[in-house]
Amino acid sequence: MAQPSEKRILDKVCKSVETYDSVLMEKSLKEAFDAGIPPGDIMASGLGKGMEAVGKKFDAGRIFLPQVMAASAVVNLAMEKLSPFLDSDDKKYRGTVVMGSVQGDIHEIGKNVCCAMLRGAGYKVIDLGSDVSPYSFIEAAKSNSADIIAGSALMTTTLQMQKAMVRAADEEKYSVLMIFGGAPCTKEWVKSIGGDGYSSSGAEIVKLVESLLGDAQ
Ligand code: B12
Repeated sequence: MAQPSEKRILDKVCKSVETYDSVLMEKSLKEAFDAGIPPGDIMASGLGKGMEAVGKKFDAGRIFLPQVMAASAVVNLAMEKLSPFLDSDDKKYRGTVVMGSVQGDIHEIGKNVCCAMLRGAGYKVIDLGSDVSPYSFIEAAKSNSADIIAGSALMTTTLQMQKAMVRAADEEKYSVLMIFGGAPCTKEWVKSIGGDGYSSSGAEIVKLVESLLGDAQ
């Protein structure tokens, strides 16, 4: 019997998020593991894609907050299962990125996708979680000798925190590359606040980091 294609399996993972179906998620995740699909692809082309679809439906008023929370719960559950496969301690890393959602912002699904993509590409990622203050980012970067700080903001209100992060590093006279993203964030915004890079998706964040660290492959 022919194996189902990777795309078909990833579509099922995506559908499990869109339909808040944790049973389908478990089943399709197992299929994805069995088919040897990389965890980063499961995150970006399965779970992340599903959550993007949920976001669009929510924005269009076709679903409401309880459904969004149900979809987030499915993603979080899947992340717990995926995380052991995303990082390994004995690896030689290509660089270190300190990542988090900015202060006041509890959205973390997009940030988690970015973490997964970078880990999959061989970077060490220190994930500080959500609602992270500018100084916590800087302290973590210092103590981990990070190459890059990455801040995710999903709300127009918390976008200002990205600016505060650049300012905090300047005040501390701490030189580190800073990249930003999240739905309301743009290339122009990042340029205007003195950030070093922007990408609109988890798929592009790897290229961005590679180009900043000068190790494109
Ligand atoms: C899921 C969701 C939630 C979930 C979050 C669950 C979780 N654990 O993350 C819950 C239900 C908890 C939630 C809560 C709230 N939410 Co909400 N939420 C969303 C929703 C529907 C989807 C976001 C999402 O996960 N997208 C899918 C991911 C995969 O995409 P992404 O986040 O954009 O990430 C990609 C890129 O942006 C990029 N990226 C992301 N981060 C970074 C970082 C870097 C460095 C780089 C380079 C790239 C990058 O790569 C990612 C992967 O491709 C959006 C609507 C939308 N369309 O965005 C509203 C939305 C963001 N929420 C909104 C609001 C208002 C809230 C609440 C205040 C609601 C309330 N009244 O209580 C609270 C927030 C409280 C707080 N203090 O943060 C508003 C924000 C409006 C604004 N001011 O701009 C939105 C836009 C909905 C709306 N249209 O009103 N929310």
